[in-house]
Amino acid sequence: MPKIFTANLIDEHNRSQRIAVEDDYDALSRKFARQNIDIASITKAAEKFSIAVPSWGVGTGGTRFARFPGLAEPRNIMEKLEDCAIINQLTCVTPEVSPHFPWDKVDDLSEVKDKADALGLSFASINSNTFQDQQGQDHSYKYGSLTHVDKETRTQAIAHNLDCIEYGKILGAKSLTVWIADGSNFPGQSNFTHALESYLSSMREIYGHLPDDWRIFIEHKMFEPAFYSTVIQDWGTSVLCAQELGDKAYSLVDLGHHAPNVNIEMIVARLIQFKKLAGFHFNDSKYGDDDLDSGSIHPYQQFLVFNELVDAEQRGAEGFDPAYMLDQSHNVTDPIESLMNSAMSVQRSYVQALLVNRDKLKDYQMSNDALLASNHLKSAFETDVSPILAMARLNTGGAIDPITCYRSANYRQNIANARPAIAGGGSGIV
Ligand code: LRH
Ligand code: MN
Repeated sequence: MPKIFTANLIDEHNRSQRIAVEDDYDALSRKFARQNIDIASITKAAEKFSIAVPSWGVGTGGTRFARFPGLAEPRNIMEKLEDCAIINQLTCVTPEVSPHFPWDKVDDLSEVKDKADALGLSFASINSNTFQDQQGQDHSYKYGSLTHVDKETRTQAIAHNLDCIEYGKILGAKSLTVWIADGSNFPGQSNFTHALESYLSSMREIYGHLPDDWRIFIEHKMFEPAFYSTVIQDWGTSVLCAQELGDKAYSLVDLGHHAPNVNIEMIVARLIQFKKLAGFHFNDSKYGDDDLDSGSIHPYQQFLVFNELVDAEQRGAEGFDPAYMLDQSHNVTDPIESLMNSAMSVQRSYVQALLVNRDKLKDYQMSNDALLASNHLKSAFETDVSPILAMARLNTGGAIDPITCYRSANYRQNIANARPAIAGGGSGIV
């Protein structure tokens, strides 16, 4: 496929925007100097920030009602990686891709590794899938997988997760993310205790096959597709299971997997305190697991999550090594644009959280000065750090304004011939 986003194209774009960014950056550095904030170290931190892109996110998403595929949809993992590479080239914050199996399964995964290497990408957590039945599968997951009442079905689900570990070894990944849809739709349909006991015995088998330097991430979710009970329904169940399983097991927080108004930033603080924070599937939502663009509905909540993460980072919290990933479904936007926008939104929340003066905040907390404590956080959140994010991209070879640069290249039109649509084809998630 022709290289569309050449250095020339990005340089030309940056030339048109550079003076404005430098002016804004200088103005912000003068403002920060008055507040004893070192803009250079904050910009360096912004340059080091990274978040993984979900391979299933570069294809147009849909709902049970419909999916409206866009032009030049990626048809396989190789084309998904090409799109992920553009997101990283323009934003410089997404060098990793989190794959999903069997959606990304091909015969020779070493070719996928080679393709990623050639595109400057590496692989984040491997996602297993025992929430859909595959062609010719012996045992259906209709009534569950790792917690199914039938041992054969549990064994099949365990085997798939062991396969995912093998795929991850080839791709150079270091963790397995296990989200299961297991649950019930009617009171009485399942025995809560038996189901969780089955879960733990299945996960112990998977845990036993983890390489020494790997971790396993437990992803909880309140509901859907089960609508009465979900076996791993909340962070409490998740962290108890992670403690039961051992030091390699951690709890992953998907922001959309909670009831409305749940205090997610406090859940994050708890998981950090108990050294069990795996990381995140960042997205946003208004009602259910809407998988909307990160920061598009509750940007202050996203900032407050990073306020806890930066506090942990700066106090050197033990066992603190969170994996940041996006997990979104793009039903009405170009997935590349939404993923760039979302990666930059999460980076923005991180940089804003770096502006919090933690000694000052502690003083307000220790003197019960609720108003100034709240105002101090709000002032960090209300600081427009766009010049820092743009300068970080400029310093690392990215585009000052990735969306504008992307649109200037007419990427989809240019590759449409190379990617003829396949009937009903898609990213695997519908
Ligand atoms: C479940 C989930 C999980 C993925 C899937 C694509 O809702 O968040 O992380 O496996 O979405
Ligand atoms: Mn998720």
